[in-house]
Amino acid sequence: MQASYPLVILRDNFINKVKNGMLKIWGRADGSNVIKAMWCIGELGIAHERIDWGGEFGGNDDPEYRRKNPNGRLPTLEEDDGWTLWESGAVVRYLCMKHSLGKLCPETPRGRADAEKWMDWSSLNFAGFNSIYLQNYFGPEDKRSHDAILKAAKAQVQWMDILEKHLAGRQYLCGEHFTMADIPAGSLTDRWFNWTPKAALPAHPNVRSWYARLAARPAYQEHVIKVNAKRTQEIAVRG
Ligand SMILES: N[C@@H](CCC(=O)N[C@@H](CS)C(=O)NCC(=O)O)C(=O)O
Repeated sequence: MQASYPLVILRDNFINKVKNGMLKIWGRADGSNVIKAMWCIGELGIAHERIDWGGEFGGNDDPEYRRKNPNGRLPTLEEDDGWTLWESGAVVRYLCMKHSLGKLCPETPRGRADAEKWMDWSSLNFAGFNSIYLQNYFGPEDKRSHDAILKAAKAQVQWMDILEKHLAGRQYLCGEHFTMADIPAGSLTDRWFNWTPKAALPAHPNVRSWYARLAARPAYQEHVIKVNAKRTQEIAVRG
């Protein structure tokens, strides 16, 4: 017993050291922007610790958190030396540049600009339907409106049409290979296909094939589909 005591301390110190030296992501797992960062981390296989924050966990206005992210929003990345980064798109770009230059982050200026174009476009044009679906499926019951969901779905079709056209003859947004370009749009496409009322959902076969390719990726299963599953199931049950 006595001989093993220092070993336990050594082990715990080691675990703490590894833990403290780990990349941290602050944010509840089911926040759409947290999903974006977590899916990216999953693709890159980075050791990390995710801290439940925001939403029902609160902490957004905690002064220490605000020092990390003045917006009080999620996600926030924190490295072991205390360096922080917020804005999910910036987090994805940073991690892909740091850990996957020439793969998930294209290396040439044009390749990179092309990927970033899709990332910015997706962040601008996919957030709207997601927040309206969230409010109207899961917000206060007396404020839910099916018409608002249908209206948001209709407004989203123009962007899905652009994706549909672009994906004709392409496996992924930048061509043959999965890159960071696919992450922002892909992270919300699971909600688009599963949360949009069937009557308002155009076929978009190229987008669906791309979604199937994303869904075949273990990191997408873990950080997107699994995380959305409870809400997806609830919507399906409601019919
Ligand atoms: N543009 C920001 C938006 C961040 C954002 O609004 N995040 C949501 C969660 S997805 C949030 O912080 N909501 C408040 C909360 O969950 O407490 C980003 O992409 O990181």
